[in-house]
Amino acid sequence: MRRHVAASKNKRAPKRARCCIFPGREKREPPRSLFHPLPSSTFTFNLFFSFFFSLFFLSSRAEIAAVYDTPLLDLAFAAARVHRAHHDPAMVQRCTLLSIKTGGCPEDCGYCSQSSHHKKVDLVAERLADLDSVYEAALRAKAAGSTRFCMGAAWRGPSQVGPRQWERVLEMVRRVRGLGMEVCTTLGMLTPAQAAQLREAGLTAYNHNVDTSPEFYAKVSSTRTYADRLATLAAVAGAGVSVCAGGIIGLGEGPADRVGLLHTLATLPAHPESVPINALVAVPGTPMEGNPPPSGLDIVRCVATARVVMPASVVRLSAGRKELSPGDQALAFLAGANSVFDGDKLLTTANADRDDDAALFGALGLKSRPAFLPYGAGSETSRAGAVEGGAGGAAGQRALA
Ligand code: SAM
Ligand code: DTB
Ligand code: SF4
Repeated sequence: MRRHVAASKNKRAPKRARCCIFPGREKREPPRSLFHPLPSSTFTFNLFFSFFFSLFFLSSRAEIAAVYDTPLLDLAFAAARVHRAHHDPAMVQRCTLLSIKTGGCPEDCGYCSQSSHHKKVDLVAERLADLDSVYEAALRAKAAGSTRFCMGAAWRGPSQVGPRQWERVLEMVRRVRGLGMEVCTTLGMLTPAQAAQLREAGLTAYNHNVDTSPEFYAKVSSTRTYADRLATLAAVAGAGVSVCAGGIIGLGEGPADRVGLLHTLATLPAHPESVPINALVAVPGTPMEGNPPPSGLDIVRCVATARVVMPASVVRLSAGRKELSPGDQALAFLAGANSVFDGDKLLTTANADRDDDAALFGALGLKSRPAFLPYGAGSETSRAGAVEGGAGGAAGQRALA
Protein backbone atom coordinates (compact mmCIF):
# COMPACT_ATOMS: atom_id res chain seq x y z
CA MET A 1 0.00 0.00 0.00
CA ARG A 2 3.02 2.27 0.45
CA ARG A 3 3.17 2.79 -3.28
CA HIS A 4 -0.52 3.73 -3.23
CA VAL A 5 0.15 6.41 -0.70
CA ALA A 6 3.25 7.55 -2.53
CA ALA A 7 1.36 7.68 -5.78
CA SER A 8 -1.51 9.65 -4.31
CA LYS A 9 1.02 12.22 -3.07
CA ASN A 10 2.59 12.46 -6.49
CA LYS A 11 1.89 15.92 -7.86
CA ARG A 12 1.65 14.52 -11.36
CA ALA A 13 -1.25 12.24 -10.39
CA PRO A 14 -4.56 13.41 -11.88
CA LYS A 15 -6.26 15.84 -9.51
CA ARG A 16 -9.64 14.18 -9.77
CA ALA A 17 -8.19 10.70 -9.40
CA ARG A 18 -9.92 9.79 -6.17
CA CYS A 19 -13.32 10.68 -7.58
CA CYS A 20 -12.80 8.04 -10.23
CA ILE A 21 -13.32 5.30 -7.67
CA PHE A 22 -17.01 6.06 -7.52
CA PRO A 23 -17.70 8.23 -10.58
CA GLY A 24 -20.24 10.99 -10.20
CA ARG A 25 -20.58 10.61 -6.47
CA GLU A 26 -19.58 12.69 -3.46
CA LYS A 27 -16.78 11.10 -1.46
CA ARG A 28 -18.84 10.68 1.72
CA GLU A 29 -21.91 9.28 0.06
CA PRO A 30 -22.46 5.59 0.89
CA PRO A 31 -21.17 3.31 -1.89
CA ARG A 32 -23.72 2.36 -4.54
CA SER A 33 -21.56 0.60 -7.01
CA LEU A 34 -17.84 0.12 -7.34
CA PHE A 35 -18.03 0.52 -11.07
CA HIS A 36 -20.97 1.95 -12.91
CA PRO A 37 -21.96 -0.21 -15.85
CA LEU A 38 -20.07 0.96 -18.90
CA PRO A 39 -20.91 0.21 -22.53
CA SER A 40 -18.65 -2.37 -24.16
CA SER A 41 -17.13 0.31 -26.41
CA THR A 42 -15.40 1.66 -23.33
CA PHE A 43 -13.63 -1.64 -22.73
CA THR A 44 -10.14 -0.13 -22.95
CA PHE A 45 -10.98 2.65 -20.56
CA ASN A 46 -12.60 0.12 -18.31
CA LEU A 47 -9.51 -2.05 -18.18
CA PHE A 48 -7.23 0.91 -17.63
CA PHE A 49 -9.58 2.19 -14.98
CA SER A 50 -9.62 -1.01 -12.96
CA PHE A 51 -5.86 -1.38 -13.22
CA PHE A 52 -5.20 2.24 -12.26
CA PHE A 53 -7.74 2.05 -9.47
CA SER A 54 -6.19 -1.07 -7.99
CA LEU A 55 -2.66 0.31 -8.11
CA PHE A 56 -3.06 3.76 -6.68
CA PHE A 57 -5.94 3.89 -4.28
CA LEU A 58 -7.44 2.40 -1.19
CA SER A 59 -5.04 3.08 1.61
CA SER A 60 -7.43 4.40 4.23
CA ARG A 61 -9.80 2.39 6.31
CA ALA A 62 -12.76 4.39 5.01
CA GLU A 63 -11.79 3.62 1.43
CA ILE A 64 -11.47 -0.08 2.19
CA ALA A 65 -14.83 0.04 3.99
CA ALA A 66 -16.36 1.61 0.88
CA VAL A 67 -15.10 -1.29 -1.19
CA TYR A 68 -16.26 -3.85 1.38
CA ASP A 69 -19.75 -2.29 1.49
CA THR A 70 -20.24 -2.31 -2.26
CA PRO A 71 -23.20 -4.45 -3.45
CA LEU A 72 -21.78 -7.94 -3.76
CA LEU A 73 -22.20 -8.48 -7.49
CA ASP A 74 -20.62 -5.10 -8.28
CA LEU A 75 -17.80 -5.89 -5.88
CA ALA A 76 -17.26 -9.36 -7.35
CA PHE A 77 -17.28 -7.90 -10.87
CA ALA A 78 -14.75 -5.21 -9.96
CA ALA A 79 -12.57 -7.71 -8.11
CA ALA A 80 -12.66 -10.06 -11.10
CA ARG A 81 -11.39 -7.26 -13.32
CA VAL A 82 -8.59 -6.41 -10.91
CA HIS A 83 -7.79 -10.13 -10.70
CA ARG A 84 -7.55 -10.51 -14.47
CA ALA A 85 -5.33 -7.45 -14.75
CA HIS A 86 -2.79 -8.97 -12.32
CA HIS A 87 -3.08 -12.76 -12.52
CA ASP A 88 -3.93 -15.64 -14.80
CA PRO A 89 -7.49 -16.23 -13.55
CA ALA A 90 -7.35 -19.94 -14.37
CA MET A 91 -4.32 -20.54 -12.18
CA VAL A 92 -4.82 -21.66 -8.58
CA GLN A 93 -2.02 -22.57 -6.20
CA ARG A 94 -2.40 -25.81 -4.28
CA CYS A 95 -0.73 -26.02 -0.86
CA THR A 96 -0.68 -28.93 1.55
CA LEU A 97 -0.62 -28.44 5.31
CA LEU A 98 1.03 -30.69 7.85
CA SER A 99 0.96 -30.30 11.60
CA ILE A 100 4.52 -31.11 12.69
CA LYS A 101 3.82 -30.45 16.36
CA THR A 102 0.24 -30.84 17.47
CA GLY A 103 -1.53 -29.49 20.56
CA GLY A 104 -0.30 -28.41 23.99
CA CYS A 105 0.19 -24.81 22.88
CA PRO A 106 0.74 -22.29 25.72
CA GLU A 107 -1.25 -19.57 23.91
CA ASP A 108 -5.01 -19.18 24.46
CA CYS A 109 -6.35 -18.26 21.00
CA GLY A 110 -10.11 -18.73 21.35
CA TYR A 111 -10.61 -20.42 17.99
CA CYS A 112 -7.82 -22.96 18.25
CA SER A 113 -8.10 -26.67 18.92
CA GLN A 114 -4.44 -26.80 19.90
CA SER A 115 -4.39 -24.48 22.90
CA SER A 116 -3.61 -26.19 26.21
CA HIS A 117 -6.09 -23.74 27.77
CA HIS A 118 -9.05 -25.46 26.07
CA LYS A 119 -9.22 -28.66 28.11
CA LYS A 120 -12.49 -29.91 26.63
CA VAL A 121 -11.13 -30.26 23.09
CA ASP A 122 -10.78 -33.86 22.00
CA LEU A 123 -7.19 -33.69 20.74
CA VAL A 124 -4.14 -35.71 21.67
CA ALA A 125 -1.01 -33.58 21.92
CA GLU A 126 2.01 -34.88 20.04
CA ARG A 127 5.74 -34.23 20.11
CA LEU A 128 7.63 -32.70 17.20
CA ALA A 129 7.35 -35.05 14.21
CA ASP A 130 10.39 -36.96 13.01
CA LEU A 131 12.16 -35.97 9.83
CA ASP A 132 11.28 -39.02 7.79
CA SER A 133 7.53 -38.82 8.40
CA VAL A 134 7.54 -35.17 7.33
CA TYR A 135 9.59 -35.92 4.23
CA GLU A 136 7.20 -38.74 3.27
CA ALA A 137 4.18 -36.49 3.76
CA ALA A 138 5.80 -33.89 1.50
CA LEU A 139 6.54 -36.53 -1.12
CA ARG A 140 2.88 -37.60 -1.06
CA ALA A 141 1.75 -33.99 -1.35
CA LYS A 142 4.02 -33.42 -4.32
CA ALA A 143 2.83 -36.62 -6.00
CA ALA A 144 -0.77 -35.44 -5.51
CA GLY A 145 0.00 -32.15 -7.28
CA SER A 146 0.67 -29.70 -4.46
CA THR A 147 3.47 -27.24 -5.10
CA ARG A 148 3.74 -25.67 -1.64
CA PHE A 149 4.14 -27.59 1.61
CA CYS A 150 3.28 -25.74 4.81
CA MET A 151 4.35 -27.08 8.20
CA GLY A 152 2.62 -25.82 11.34
CA ALA A 153 3.66 -26.09 14.97
CA ALA A 154 1.48 -25.40 18.00
CA TRP A 155 4.06 -23.17 19.59
CA ARG A 156 4.12 -19.63 20.88
CA GLY A 157 7.33 -19.65 18.90
CA PRO A 158 10.55 -21.60 18.36
CA SER A 159 12.11 -19.81 21.36
CA GLN A 160 10.15 -22.18 23.61
CA VAL A 161 12.09 -25.21 22.33
CA GLY A 162 15.71 -26.30 22.57
CA PRO A 163 18.34 -26.19 19.82
CA ARG A 164 17.88 -29.84 18.79
CA GLN A 165 14.20 -29.41 17.96
CA TRP A 166 14.90 -26.15 16.18
CA GLU A 167 17.63 -27.77 14.11
CA ARG A 168 15.17 -30.54 13.20
CA VAL A 169 12.69 -27.96 11.91
CA LEU A 170 15.42 -26.31 9.84
CA GLU A 171 16.32 -29.70 8.40
CA MET A 172 12.64 -30.31 7.54
CA VAL A 173 12.71 -27.06 5.58
CA ARG A 174 15.90 -28.07 3.75
CA ARG A 175 14.56 -31.49 2.84
CA VAL A 176 11.21 -30.32 1.58
CA ARG A 177 12.86 -27.56 -0.45
CA GLY A 178 15.17 -30.23 -1.83
CA LEU A 179 12.07 -31.87 -3.31
CA GLY A 180 11.56 -28.84 -5.51
CA MET A 181 8.55 -27.66 -3.52
CA GLU A 182 7.89 -24.20 -2.14
CA VAL A 183 8.19 -24.44 1.65
CA CYS A 184 6.16 -22.52 4.19
CA THR A 185 6.17 -22.79 7.97
CA THR A 186 3.92 -21.38 10.67
CA LEU A 187 5.68 -21.73 14.01
CA GLY A 188 4.44 -18.69 15.96
CA MET A 189 6.54 -15.68 16.95
CA LEU A 190 9.96 -15.39 15.37
CA THR A 191 13.03 -13.37 16.25
CA PRO A 192 14.91 -11.79 13.33
CA ALA A 193 17.70 -14.36 13.86
CA GLN A 194 15.25 -17.28 13.62
CA ALA A 195 13.73 -15.80 10.47
CA ALA A 196 17.22 -15.52 8.96
CA GLN A 197 17.95 -19.17 9.81
CA LEU A 198 14.73 -20.26 8.13
CA ARG A 199 15.61 -18.30 5.04
CA GLU A 200 19.09 -19.82 5.01
CA ALA A 201 17.47 -23.27 5.18
CA GLY A 202 15.49 -22.46 2.05
CA LEU A 203 12.13 -21.28 3.40
CA THR A 204 9.90 -19.70 0.76
CA ALA A 205 7.21 -18.15 2.95
CA TYR A 206 6.20 -17.76 6.58
CA ASN A 207 2.55 -17.82 7.62
CA HIS A 208 1.63 -15.59 10.53
CA ASN A 209 -1.94 -14.33 10.63
CA VAL A 210 -3.09 -11.15 12.31
CA ASP A 211 -6.48 -12.88 12.47
CA THR A 212 -8.73 -9.81 12.86
CA SER A 213 -8.74 -6.05 13.46
CA PRO A 214 -6.43 -4.50 16.09
CA GLU A 215 -9.46 -3.52 18.23
CA PHE A 216 -11.02 -6.98 18.24
CA TYR A 217 -7.81 -8.87 18.82
CA ALA A 218 -8.03 -8.84 22.64
CA LYS A 219 -11.25 -10.88 22.33
CA VAL A 220 -9.37 -13.53 20.35
CA SER A 221 -6.24 -14.05 22.42
CA SER A 222 -5.02 -12.73 25.79
CA THR A 223 -1.54 -14.25 25.73
CA ARG A 224 -0.18 -12.36 22.75
CA THR A 225 -0.75 -8.93 21.26
CA TYR A 226 -1.36 -7.50 17.82
CA ALA A 227 1.99 -5.72 18.14
CA ASP A 228 3.64 -9.14 18.70
CA ARG A 229 2.11 -10.36 15.44
CA LEU A 230 3.31 -7.32 13.52
CA ALA A 231 6.82 -7.65 14.99
CA THR A 232 7.08 -11.20 13.66
CA LEU A 233 5.86 -10.10 10.24
CA ALA A 234 8.59 -7.44 10.28
CA ALA A 235 11.20 -10.06 11.22
CA VAL A 236 10.03 -12.32 8.38
CA ALA A 237 10.08 -9.55 5.80
CA GLY A 238 13.42 -8.30 7.14
CA ALA A 239 14.97 -11.72 6.54
CA GLY A 240 13.79 -11.69 2.93
CA VAL A 241 11.20 -14.44 3.47
CA SER A 242 7.81 -14.04 1.78
CA VAL A 243 5.07 -12.94 4.13
CA CYS A 244 1.88 -15.00 4.23
CA ALA A 245 -0.56 -13.14 6.47
CA GLY A 246 -4.32 -13.21 6.66
CA GLY A 247 -7.13 -13.73 9.10
CA ILE A 248 -10.26 -15.54 10.17
CA ILE A 249 -13.90 -14.69 9.51
CA GLY A 250 -16.44 -15.87 12.09
CA LEU A 251 -14.69 -15.03 15.36
CA GLY A 252 -17.65 -12.87 16.42
CA GLU A 253 -16.22 -9.81 14.71
CA GLY A 254 -18.31 -7.23 12.90
CA PRO A 255 -17.91 -5.87 9.37
CA ALA A 256 -15.69 -3.05 10.71
CA ASP A 257 -13.29 -5.66 12.09
CA ARG A 258 -13.12 -7.43 8.74
CA VAL A 259 -12.31 -4.09 7.15
CA GLY A 260 -9.76 -3.47 9.94
CA LEU A 261 -8.12 -6.83 9.22
CA LEU A 262 -7.81 -6.06 5.51
CA HIS A 263 -6.61 -2.55 6.28
CA THR A 264 -3.80 -3.92 8.47
CA LEU A 265 -2.72 -6.30 5.72
CA ALA A 266 -3.00 -3.74 2.94
CA THR A 267 -0.93 -1.17 4.86
CA LEU A 268 1.99 -3.42 5.77
CA PRO A 269 5.24 -2.04 4.30
CA ALA A 270 4.69 -4.42 1.35
CA HIS A 271 1.53 -6.32 0.53
CA PRO A 272 1.83 -9.93 1.71
CA GLU A 273 2.83 -12.42 -0.96
CA SER A 274 -0.16 -14.51 0.22
CA VAL A 275 -3.31 -13.64 2.13
CA PRO A 276 -5.16 -16.60 3.64
CA ILE A 277 -8.84 -15.95 4.28
CA ASN A 278 -10.00 -18.54 6.80
CA ALA A 279 -13.57 -19.19 7.87
CA LEU A 280 -13.66 -20.27 11.50
CA VAL A 281 -13.70 -24.04 11.93
CA ALA A 282 -15.74 -24.09 15.13
CA VAL A 283 -14.04 -26.90 17.03
CA PRO A 284 -16.05 -28.44 19.91
CA GLY A 285 -14.48 -27.60 23.27
CA THR A 286 -13.04 -24.24 22.15
CA PRO A 287 -14.58 -20.99 23.47
CA MET A 288 -15.80 -20.29 19.93
CA GLU A 289 -17.50 -23.64 19.37
CA GLY A 290 -20.97 -22.02 19.26
CA ASN A 291 -20.11 -19.12 16.94
CA PRO A 292 -22.53 -18.76 14.05
CA PRO A 293 -20.71 -19.71 10.84
CA PRO A 294 -20.02 -16.95 8.32
CA SER A 295 -22.00 -17.38 5.11
CA GLY A 296 -20.36 -18.32 1.85
CA LEU A 297 -21.19 -14.87 0.56
CA ASP A 298 -19.45 -13.29 3.58
CA ILE A 299 -16.34 -15.18 2.54
CA VAL A 300 -16.72 -14.09 -1.08
CA ARG A 301 -17.05 -10.47 0.06
CA CYS A 302 -13.82 -10.70 2.08
CA VAL A 303 -11.98 -12.42 -0.77
CA ALA A 304 -13.17 -9.83 -3.29
CA THR A 305 -12.21 -6.92 -1.03
CA ALA A 306 -8.80 -8.48 -0.41
CA ARG A 307 -8.32 -8.81 -4.16
CA VAL A 308 -9.20 -5.17 -4.82
CA VAL A 309 -7.02 -3.76 -2.04
CA MET A 310 -4.06 -6.14 -2.55
CA PRO A 311 -4.17 -6.68 -6.32
CA ALA A 312 -0.95 -8.64 -6.77
CA SER A 313 -1.15 -10.85 -3.66
CA VAL A 314 -2.16 -14.49 -3.82
CA VAL A 315 -5.49 -14.75 -1.96
CA ARG A 316 -5.99 -18.15 -0.37
CA LEU A 317 -9.41 -19.65 0.26
CA SER A 318 -8.30 -21.41 3.43
CA ALA A 319 -9.91 -23.09 6.45
CA GLY A 320 -13.65 -23.63 6.18
CA ARG A 321 -13.60 -24.32 2.43
CA LYS A 322 -15.07 -27.75 3.12
CA GLU A 323 -18.33 -26.03 4.12
CA LEU A 324 -18.47 -23.81 1.03
CA SER A 325 -20.73 -24.87 -1.82
CA PRO A 326 -19.18 -25.34 -5.27
CA GLY A 327 -21.09 -22.22 -6.34
CA ASP A 328 -19.66 -20.10 -3.53
CA GLN A 329 -16.18 -21.38 -4.28
CA ALA A 330 -16.64 -20.61 -7.96
CA LEU A 331 -17.71 -17.05 -7.11
CA ALA A 332 -14.68 -16.71 -4.81
CA PHE A 333 -12.33 -17.85 -7.62
CA LEU A 334 -14.01 -15.43 -10.00
CA ALA A 335 -13.61 -12.62 -7.46
CA GLY A 336 -9.91 -13.21 -6.95
CA ALA A 337 -9.15 -16.28 -4.85
CA ASN A 338 -6.18 -18.05 -6.40
CA SER A 339 -4.88 -20.49 -3.85
CA VAL A 340 -6.31 -23.30 -1.71
CA PHE A 341 -5.20 -25.83 0.84
CA ASP A 342 -5.67 -29.27 -0.63
CA GLY A 343 -5.40 -32.72 0.90
CA ASP A 344 -7.52 -34.52 3.48
CA LYS A 345 -6.52 -32.46 6.47
CA LEU A 346 -5.76 -28.89 7.46
CA LEU A 347 -3.79 -29.00 10.74
CA THR A 348 -6.16 -30.82 13.07
CA THR A 349 -9.46 -30.66 11.18
CA ALA A 350 -10.79 -32.09 7.93
CA ASN A 351 -10.30 -30.31 4.63
CA ALA A 352 -12.31 -30.30 1.41
CA ASP A 353 -12.38 -33.67 -0.34
CA ARG A 354 -9.63 -34.15 -2.94
CA ASP A 355 -11.96 -35.77 -5.50
CA ASP A 356 -14.50 -32.96 -5.08
CA ASP A 357 -11.67 -30.48 -5.65
CA ALA A 358 -10.55 -32.28 -8.80
CA ALA A 359 -14.14 -32.19 -10.10
CA LEU A 360 -14.50 -28.50 -9.26
CA PHE A 361 -11.18 -27.57 -10.90
CA GLY A 362 -12.26 -29.52 -13.97
CA ALA A 363 -15.70 -27.89 -14.14
CA LEU A 364 -14.25 -24.39 -13.70
CA GLY A 365 -11.28 -24.90 -16.02
CA LEU A 366 -8.77 -24.20 -13.25
CA LYS A 367 -5.16 -25.36 -13.46
CA SER A 368 -2.48 -25.67 -10.80
CA ARG A 369 0.06 -22.89 -10.32
CA PRO A 370 3.58 -24.26 -10.88
CA ALA A 371 6.08 -24.02 -8.02
CA PHE A 372 8.39 -21.00 -8.02
CA LEU A 373 6.46 -18.96 -10.52
CA PRO A 374 7.54 -15.45 -9.47
CA TYR A 375 5.12 -13.69 -7.12
CA GLY A 376 3.71 -10.28 -7.81
CA ALA A 377 3.55 -9.08 -4.20
CA GLY A 378 6.01 -8.94 -1.31
CA SER A 379 9.32 -7.22 -0.87
CA GLU A 380 11.84 -7.48 -3.72
CA THR A 381 14.24 -9.68 -1.79
CA SER A 382 11.52 -12.10 -0.69
CA ARG A 383 10.19 -12.37 -4.23
CA ALA A 384 13.63 -13.24 -5.52
CA GLY A 385 14.20 -15.67 -2.65
CA ALA A 386 10.91 -17.40 -3.43
CA VAL A 387 12.03 -18.57 -6.86
CA GLU A 388 14.12 -21.69 -7.38
CA GLY A 389 17.74 -20.88 -6.65
CA GLY A 390 16.94 -18.05 -4.23
CA ALA A 391 17.89 -14.38 -4.62
CA GLY A 392 21.41 -15.28 -5.74
CA GLY A 393 20.35 -17.79 -8.41
CA ALA A 394 19.66 -17.04 -12.03
CA ALA A 395 15.88 -17.23 -11.57
CA GLY A 396 16.13 -14.98 -8.51
CA GLN A 397 18.15 -12.43 -10.44
CA ARG A 398 15.55 -12.51 -13.24
CA ALA A 399 12.81 -11.89 -10.65
CA LEU A 400 14.75 -8.91 -9.29
CA ALA A 401 15.46 -7.50 -12.76
N1 SAM B 1 1.00 -21.34 16.41
C1 SAM B 1 1.23 -20.63 15.25
C2 SAM B 1 0.49 -19.31 15.20
O1 SAM B 1 -0.48 -19.14 15.91
O2 SAM B 1 0.91 -18.45 14.43
C3 SAM B 1 0.96 -21.39 13.99
C4 SAM B 1 -0.20 -22.33 13.90
S1 SAM B 1 -1.81 -21.59 13.88
C5 SAM B 1 -2.81 -23.01 14.02
C6 SAM B 1 -2.01 -20.98 12.22
C7 SAM B 1 -3.22 -20.18 11.94
O3 SAM B 1 -4.30 -21.02 11.66
C8 SAM B 1 -3.74 -19.26 13.02
O4 SAM B 1 -3.03 -18.06 13.06
C9 SAM B 1 -5.17 -19.04 12.61
O5 SAM B 1 -5.29 -17.88 11.82
C10 SAM B 1 -5.50 -20.30 11.81
N2 SAM B 1 -6.46 -21.15 12.54
C11 SAM B 1 -6.18 -21.89 13.63
N3 SAM B 1 -7.29 -22.53 14.06
C12 SAM B 1 -8.29 -22.18 13.23
C13 SAM B 1 -9.68 -22.51 13.17
N4 SAM B 1 -10.25 -23.29 14.07
N5 SAM B 1 -10.42 -21.98 12.18
C14 SAM B 1 -9.83 -21.16 11.26
N6 SAM B 1 -8.54 -20.82 11.29
C15 SAM B 1 -7.77 -21.31 12.26
C1 DTB C 1 -3.88 -20.42 7.65
O1 DTB C 1 -4.17 -19.23 7.47
N1 DTB C 1 -4.77 -21.42 7.77
C2 DTB C 1 -4.12 -22.66 8.00
C3 DTB C 1 -2.62 -22.30 7.88
N2 DTB C 1 -2.65 -20.89 7.73
C4 DTB C 1 -1.67 -22.74 8.86
C5 DTB C 1 -4.52 -23.31 9.28
C6 DTB C 1 -5.97 -23.62 9.34
C7 DTB C 1 -6.24 -24.37 10.60
C8 DTB C 1 -7.66 -24.83 10.68
C9 DTB C 1 -7.96 -25.55 11.94
C10 DTB C 1 -7.21 -26.81 12.13
O2 DTB C 1 -7.16 -27.69 11.23
O3 DTB C 1 -6.70 -27.02 13.24
FE1 SF4 D 1 -1.15 -21.88 19.65
FE2 SF4 D 1 -1.17 -21.00 17.13
FE3 SF4 D 1 -3.29 -22.27 18.17
FE4 SF4 D 1 -2.74 -19.84 19.03
S1 SF4 D 1 -3.32 -20.41 16.93
S2 SF4 D 1 -3.27 -21.60 20.31
S3 SF4 D 1 -0.51 -19.86 18.95
S4 SF4 D 1 -1.29 -23.13 17.80
